Amino acid sequence: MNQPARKDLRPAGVISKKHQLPRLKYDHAALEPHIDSRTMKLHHDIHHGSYVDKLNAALEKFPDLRGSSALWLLCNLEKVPAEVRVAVHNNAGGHVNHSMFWRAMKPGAAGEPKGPKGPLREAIERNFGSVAQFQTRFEEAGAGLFGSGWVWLVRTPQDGGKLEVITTPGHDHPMMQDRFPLLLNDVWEHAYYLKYESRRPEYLKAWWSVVDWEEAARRFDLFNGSAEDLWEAEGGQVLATEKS
Ligand code: MN3
Repeated sequence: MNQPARKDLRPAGVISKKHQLPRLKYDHAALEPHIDSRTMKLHHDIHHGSYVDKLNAALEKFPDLRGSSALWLLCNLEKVPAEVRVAVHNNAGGHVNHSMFWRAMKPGAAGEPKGPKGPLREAIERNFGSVAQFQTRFEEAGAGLFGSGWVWLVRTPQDGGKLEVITTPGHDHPMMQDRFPLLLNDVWEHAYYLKYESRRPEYLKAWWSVVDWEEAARRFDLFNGSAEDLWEAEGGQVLATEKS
């Protein structure tokens, strides 16, 4: 049968398989004592796993959308049928954000100095005064977000990529508003409640011990100032299944 190449009919940044839960690059217990093993197991395996399952279920009846990346769906919700738009919004967002979140962290190495280096450090100092001032701003934004959501360090299209700290509600993602994420922390209660109970500020402070600044620097370099290209580059990153 001579059928046109399927991928030519699809938007760019597509995949042909079901959305999958990425594997962690480290053990559930690897971020102890800052993030406990039980929280990681529930958070990654159960919560993130259910976003992936629900996203696949929502797309079941819409084969034309099944090849699109989760980030593309999230940034093009107007192209998603109304009957599944809310489900795709919430679950594609949950999948994209958590996939990025696991990679934003790494086990702390004893004696290793923590903090950004190179051009990312210079940009943080230029935009916020110092790394410490940035961290305070990030913690305050995360602590101040009402209800469930995320706190982010982003590059904006202004001034060649000015840095900002922003928050998003639910599982909304900065690229829905043309901002490119470098670093993110999850402030949904499921991210910290088992260990920190209602002490969200304490969790936000402890979290710096497990930040992977090299990943943030990689994302800083990835930004090219063109909002149109961003989701495409990002989509490939988000969908790559982690190899452990
Ligand atoms: Mn979460």
